[in-house]
Amino acid sequence: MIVLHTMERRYPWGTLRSTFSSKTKVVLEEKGLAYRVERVRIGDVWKKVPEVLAKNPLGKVPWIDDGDITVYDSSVINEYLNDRYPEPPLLPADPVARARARALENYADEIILSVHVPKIWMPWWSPPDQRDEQEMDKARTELRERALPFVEERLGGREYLAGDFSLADVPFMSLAMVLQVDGMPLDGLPNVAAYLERLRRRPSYRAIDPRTSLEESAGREA
Ligand SMILES: N[C@@H](CCC(=O)N[C@@H](CS)C(=O)NCC(=O)O)C(=O)O
Repeated sequence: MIVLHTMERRYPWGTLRSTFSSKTKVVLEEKGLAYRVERVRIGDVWKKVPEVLAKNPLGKVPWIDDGDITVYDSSVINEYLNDRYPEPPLLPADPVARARARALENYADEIILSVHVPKIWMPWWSPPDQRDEQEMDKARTELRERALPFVEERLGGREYLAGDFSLADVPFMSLAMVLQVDGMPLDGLPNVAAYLERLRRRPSYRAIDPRTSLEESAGREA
């Protein structure tokens, strides 16, 4: 059984999960694979303890163990899962369409999940009185005005970013999770707002839904 190493924690305002690990959880769910979650201590990740570095030299989550193979980095893991467990395919067949899907996935990772989302998501892992609301508001404005207009335009009349649901949409499942907790308004971004709602209705979202407890999202039987 595949083991997903991740950070997840229960708070009064929901179960919070690592955004990058949630990408991998969604792919495991979409593929119908058997897996279990192993929660890594948050302090061990921040301190980069040797046990974490031995599994992922970046000192981050996620990584997976698939039998005796360890794979780290959410995008690399998701490509590995899609190659090794091809059904259902999560990339288009045509090479050009595949490249476009990967480019959109990369945009979401590099700009949305790496730059803007942490400034909104990390404070939710602290008590309310320790959050800098002004900084959070600044990050919300930047996400709305700088990063999401490109996604709004790309979506146009489409249901998903690259044909059927694909790896390009997977990081946006994590964004859907973050904004469910944060409740940031998406004024002027109707395509993005409808798209995130569509993503939340996918059965795989349940495994990262902030309303789903740790116990109910600890893995799945094949
Ligand atoms: N490119 C990596 C990024 C992973 C990442 O930044 N994970 C966060 C949690 S969502 C983490 O472990 N942060 C701890 C740190 O940066 O020290 C991936 O896609 O897996």
